[in-house]
Amino acid sequence: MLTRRNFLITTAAVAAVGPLAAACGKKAKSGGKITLGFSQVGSESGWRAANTTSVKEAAVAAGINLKFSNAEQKQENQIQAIRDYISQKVDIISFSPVVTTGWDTVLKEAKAAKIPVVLTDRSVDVSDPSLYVTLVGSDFENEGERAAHMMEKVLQGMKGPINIAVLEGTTGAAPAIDRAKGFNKIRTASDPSWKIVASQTGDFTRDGGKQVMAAFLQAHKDINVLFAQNDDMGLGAIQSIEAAGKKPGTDIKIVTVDGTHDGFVAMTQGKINGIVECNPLLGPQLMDTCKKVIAGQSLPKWIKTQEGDFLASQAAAALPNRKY
Ligand code: GYE
Repeated sequence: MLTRRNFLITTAAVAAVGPLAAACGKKAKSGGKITLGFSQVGSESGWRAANTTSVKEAAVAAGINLKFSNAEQKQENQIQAIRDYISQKVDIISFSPVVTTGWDTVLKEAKAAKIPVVLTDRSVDVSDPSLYVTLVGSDFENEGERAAHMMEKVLQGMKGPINIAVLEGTTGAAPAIDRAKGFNKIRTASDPSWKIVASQTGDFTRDGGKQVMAAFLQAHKDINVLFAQNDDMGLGAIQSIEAAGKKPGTDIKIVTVDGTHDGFVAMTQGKINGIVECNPLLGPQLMDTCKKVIAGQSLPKWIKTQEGDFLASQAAAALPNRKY
């Protein structure tokens, strides 16, 4: 299986251009204005809300005619949306795939119709990499590694066993797979006393995090660390931790991923100990990429997002400057 990292190593260096991209040095069909068909994952989190706004605003700013659909976290809705865009003969298609697998057929249909596809946010696992031109998004495995390193800092000086609960994102989604991979790589290497005592999906939603954490706390009285693969699940879990009479951030140390406004507020209150940033403001880069594809320019196979890490001690100073 080709991971994102392998793609980067094997393809970015040669600035590969998919045959589709090469064939795409063409004028947009609708009088010079590019029509982009975009299929969003859903509206599961604060990250997603910020990403949707970013895409819509950037399309207006870039003078791109955007057709937008929300798949409500269902792959069949995304496949249908892509088929609709093909039959509408849009100039270019972009989507943030809910899960990694199951895209070969519909992407072959897009290729047969000579409509280039740009992935954004999440990657796919396809047999033929030429089925999409490029991916604009984050390095999720690196985010998982950074989360584990952040935990090392947060847990410094802590005595006794480290019993970790993990709230996983949507099963089969690239960020859930790769954040777990990165986190476990560092966890296993860093300290053998770190143990994952419970791990389950909360589907990247606040309610999912709340429900799953409540069940975890019932079954495992000894949980003292939580890794939530996004802020929203962490925020939901905080409600269940408080309902169980424990202090989030103190009795249970918490590290999350995203860096949304609500996540930062919880950090200023000491309820989250550290956040690994995952930037959702991908709209401008995506529009720029679509224009380049239509113009037939060469692009790397993965256009990576820049992001940082924040500990609770930095939260109050950073909060006013947060853009999502
Ligand atoms: O971390 C989560 C959202 O794919 C990076 O999806 C995205 C993830 C993000 O629901 O909050």
